[in-house]
Amino acid sequence: MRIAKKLTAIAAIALTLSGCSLNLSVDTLLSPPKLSDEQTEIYTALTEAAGNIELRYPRMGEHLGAFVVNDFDTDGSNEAMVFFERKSSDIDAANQREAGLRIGFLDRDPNGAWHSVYEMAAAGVQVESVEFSLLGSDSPKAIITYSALNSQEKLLSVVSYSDNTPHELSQLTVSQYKVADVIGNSTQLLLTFSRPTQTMPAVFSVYGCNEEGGIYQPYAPVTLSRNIAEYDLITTGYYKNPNGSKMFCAAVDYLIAENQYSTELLYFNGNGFVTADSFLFNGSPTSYNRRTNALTPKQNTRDINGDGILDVPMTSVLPGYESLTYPEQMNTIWWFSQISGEINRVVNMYVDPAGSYQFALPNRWEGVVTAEYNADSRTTVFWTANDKERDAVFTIKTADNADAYSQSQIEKDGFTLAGSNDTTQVYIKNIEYQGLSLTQDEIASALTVIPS
Ligand SMILES: [Ca+2]
Ligand SMILES: [Ca+2]
Repeated sequence: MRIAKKLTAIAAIALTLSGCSLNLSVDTLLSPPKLSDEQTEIYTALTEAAGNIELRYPRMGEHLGAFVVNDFDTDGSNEAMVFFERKSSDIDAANQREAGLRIGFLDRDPNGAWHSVYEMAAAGVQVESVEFSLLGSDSPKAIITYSALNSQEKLLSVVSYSDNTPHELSQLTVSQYKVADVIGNSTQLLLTFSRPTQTMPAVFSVYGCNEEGGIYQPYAPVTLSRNIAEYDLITTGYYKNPNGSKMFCAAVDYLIAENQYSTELLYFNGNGFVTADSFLFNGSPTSYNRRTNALTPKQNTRDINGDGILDVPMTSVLPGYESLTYPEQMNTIWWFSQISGEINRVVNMYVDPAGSYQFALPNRWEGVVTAEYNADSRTTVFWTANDKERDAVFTIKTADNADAYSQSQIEKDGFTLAGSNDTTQVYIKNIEYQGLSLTQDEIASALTVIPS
C-alpha cells in the first residue's frame, strides 16, 4: 500500500514537471525526474495539505531545485521551503486554497515524517533566486528575489522563520544585490543597487538585521553619478587605503552602450561608502571605459595579479589600429590596481580572442610592438610597430588537443609547446630582436593558459 502510494506520488511529480500531461514523450516516461526519497516525501506532504499544485523553481542562485531544504530555524534539523501554484480546479479561497505564487513551509514531526506547517503568499509572481544569510543577526534569513516582466528591477523579500512561522522582514526593489562581509568581522550585510526608473540615477544601499529582526541601514545610501544602461557584474573585494590596510570595496561593472562597458567603485572608509568622485586618487583615471569586439573578449573587475586588491580593466588600442572602426581594432587590456593615493597600472594583458590564454606584454613593448590575429590559423603575431617591414617578435598559436596533424606542423614551424588545457594546446615562437625579445623567465610568467 505504502509503495503504491509512493509510486503515485512519483507519477504525479513526473506529470507536474513535464508541464503537460498529454505531451509525455517516450524519453520522459523512460527517465522520470530524479527525485530523492526525501523530495518525494516533501512533495507528498505538501500536496496532502495544499491540494493539486504545480511546483515553481528558482531559476538562479544556489538553490535551483523546487525543494529548498535548509535548517532555517537552527534547531539542528532541516525544514523545506517549496514554491508552487495551485491548479485552477483547486483554488478555493473559502478554504484558504488561494491562487498565485505560494510558499509552503514543511518540517518533520518527531517520527521524522514530513508535514506541512505553514503556507503564505509569495511577495512576487515569478521566483528567481533563494539565498540564506544571517544578515548580521544570529538566525538565518532567506533572501528571495522575484523577477518582474519588462523590468530590470526585481522584488527582494527578506524572510525569517521561527516557531513554525515565517515572517517577512522587508520588501525591497533592487536591480542587483550581493551579500558581503563589509567590516571583515564575518557580519554579512546586504548590498543593493536600485533605480526606480530608467531616467533616475542608481542608488547603492546597505542593509543589516538587528537582534529584534528589524532590517536597518547601517550606512547612508550613495547615489551613483554614472549612467548605467545595464548592470553586468557586481564584484566585492578590497582596495588599499593610504595607510596600507585593506578595506572593503564593491565594483559595479556595467554597460554604457552595446559592446561598451565601464566600472563604478564603492569604497568603504569605515563610516560608510564613497565613490571615486569624492575619494581622491592621484593619477586615477576618470573612467574605466572599455570596448569589446570579436578580437577583444569582455573582462570583468577582479584581482588580476593575486595581491588581494581588486583591479579594474580598461581597453587600450594597439599601435596601428587607432584609425580603424571599433569592431576592427585590436586591444590590450590595462588593469588598474585600486590603491588609494596612487592608482597603478598593474599589467597590460592580451587575451586570446578564442579565450585559450592571456599574455602579459612587457613594459618595453609599449608603443613599439603591436599585434595581428589570424582566426583561421589561430595565430597572434606580435611585431614591431614602427618599422616599414614587419618584424615578428613573438608568436602564439593554438591547436586542438585532438589535432595531431596541426600539432606536428606547428612544431615543424619552430614553435614550442607552452601549455595546454582540456581542449587546446598553446604554442609559442620567440624571435631574437634588438632588446624586444623575451627571456624564458618572462615567457613563463607572462603566458597563462585559461582553463577550458
Ligand atoms: Ca530546523
Ligand atoms: Ca590585484
